[in-house]
Amino acid sequence: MIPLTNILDVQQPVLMVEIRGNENNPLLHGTAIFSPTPMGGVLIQVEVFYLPDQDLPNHSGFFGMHLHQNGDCQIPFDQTGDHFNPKALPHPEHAGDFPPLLSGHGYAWMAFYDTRLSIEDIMGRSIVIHGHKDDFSSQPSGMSGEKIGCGVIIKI
Ligand SMILES: [Cu+2]
Ligand SMILES: [Zn+2]
Repeated sequence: MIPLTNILDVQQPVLMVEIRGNENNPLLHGTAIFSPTPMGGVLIQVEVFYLPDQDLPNHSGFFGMHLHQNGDCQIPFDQTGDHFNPKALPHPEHAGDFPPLLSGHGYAWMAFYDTRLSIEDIMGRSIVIHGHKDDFSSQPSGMSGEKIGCGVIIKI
């Protein structure tokens, strides 16, 4: 059994991403940072501004978010490839399947611990935010809609 460690004693982040919006969401922007931990895996902290949920009827406030295979965020974010999935599993068991963002007033902040990934796995790949919630069942990618934000993961 791996000894558990106080995750708030986490090491400094070693990777980061700057997320920007697509043409329909020019104000959307955000950052994420990625830290190794003594227990393995990655601690991921995400902050995003100007998500487009305000005033949209029937919007849950959840936004699907994934690690996509390719580190290419050319507008309209159609070069990002599939969810990172080195073990060829179904959605939402892809290593690149993240918890969804929850927006309040268009702002989202989240931290989570992910042992599906390593720092080496994620370097150079892309984080994509989608316009709707991920249903965590539809194949191949959870029906979360338009890619509204994207960023490529780089070393700090
Ligand atoms: Cu995605
Ligand atoms: Zn997936």
